[in-house]
Amino acid sequence: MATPADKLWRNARLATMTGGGLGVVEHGAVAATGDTISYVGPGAEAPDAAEIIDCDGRWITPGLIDCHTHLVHAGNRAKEFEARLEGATYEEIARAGGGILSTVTATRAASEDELIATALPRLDQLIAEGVTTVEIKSGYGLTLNDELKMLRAARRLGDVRNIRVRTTLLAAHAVPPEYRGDADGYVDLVCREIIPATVGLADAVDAFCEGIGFTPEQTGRVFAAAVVHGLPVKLHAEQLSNLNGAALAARHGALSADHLEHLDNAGIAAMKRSGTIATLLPGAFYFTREERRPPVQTLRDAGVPIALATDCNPGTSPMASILLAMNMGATLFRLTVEECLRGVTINAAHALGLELGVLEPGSPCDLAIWNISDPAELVYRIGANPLHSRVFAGQ
Ligand code: DI6
Ligand code: FE
Repeated sequence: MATPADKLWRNARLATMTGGGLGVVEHGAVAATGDTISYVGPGAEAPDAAEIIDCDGRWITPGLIDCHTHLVHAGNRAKEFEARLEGATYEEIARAGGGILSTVTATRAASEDELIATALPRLDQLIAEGVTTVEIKSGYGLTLNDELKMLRAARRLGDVRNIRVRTTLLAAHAVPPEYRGDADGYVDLVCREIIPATVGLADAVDAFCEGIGFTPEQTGRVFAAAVVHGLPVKLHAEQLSNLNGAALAARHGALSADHLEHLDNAGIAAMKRSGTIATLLPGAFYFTREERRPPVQTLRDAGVPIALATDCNPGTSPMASILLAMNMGATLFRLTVEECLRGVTINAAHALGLELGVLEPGSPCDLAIWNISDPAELVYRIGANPLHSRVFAGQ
């Protein structure tokens, strides 16, 4: 007789996400001992437990993971959205000093507490959809102190809610106004002061490699500094143009390359070699009315794992719904239901360098329990939320 667990969810249908697919177990059960999964499998063989929860045949998936967000920021860009409706482009607005820089002004003016207060409704929306791990980037401070403020706010969000927060330093998001015309000078500051100061506060380093962001040479310098300080890298790459950013990221062993609408075959081959995850962000594609789709079929053929995320940000993806990101991944990028689900669980975990996003003994007991009769319903509905309940670290 196995030792009793603390909690047992029984009478459930499981999508364990193990074995390369959905890993379905009918008549299944999940047990937790402390904050960790201690049993996954047929209900008939489940251990006894101090507390037993009858799931009435509901589906259990791993808690969902949003692996690319800019959740912490002040203000919004509704007026810029209106200007874009009148015909202005995202790049024109950015070059005229609006866009990212208007959020930088608002974020610099906000206190750490204010950043937490404005981020909480967005975080709560993700939590309400079963998200148990979220990545949050800096990148709207662009000074040492303001980037630290954003990262601290992000970390503190993980103290005030039951959620795992992974922080990413995105100091190389835009050239700040005080360095206008001197992007290299700003990159020096990022490499010499900001990256060293964020060790222990950032889990990874990201950059925006783009005509309106940083050149591949500048991005490479940021990556080199990150690697020296033991921080893994990821990259906003090939969103608006092809600068071979994904291949550059892959050469630095990047966890993920994100966006990728303009990714080419050489970039895909490089990502395959380095095990870099392709994180697709259909919310930004939709909101900017991008016409070029990421090369999903070629990524698939090459065996590059795909993650999906909200990119929740005020400029190009004002969306805090992981379920909508899944629906958009299917409708706009033609991902399968299985790819959408793997994209917000196991592959999203790998995009963060984490071993979770599966129902497996030894994994953190993060569960999403759903009022659905088939996993496809999680992808199919628009604007609906069938979450029944959510478990974070066994609670
Ligand atoms: N790509 C994006 O889609 C966001 N950042 C980036 O590098 C947009 C950020 C913003 O417009 O505020
Ligand atoms: Fe982004």
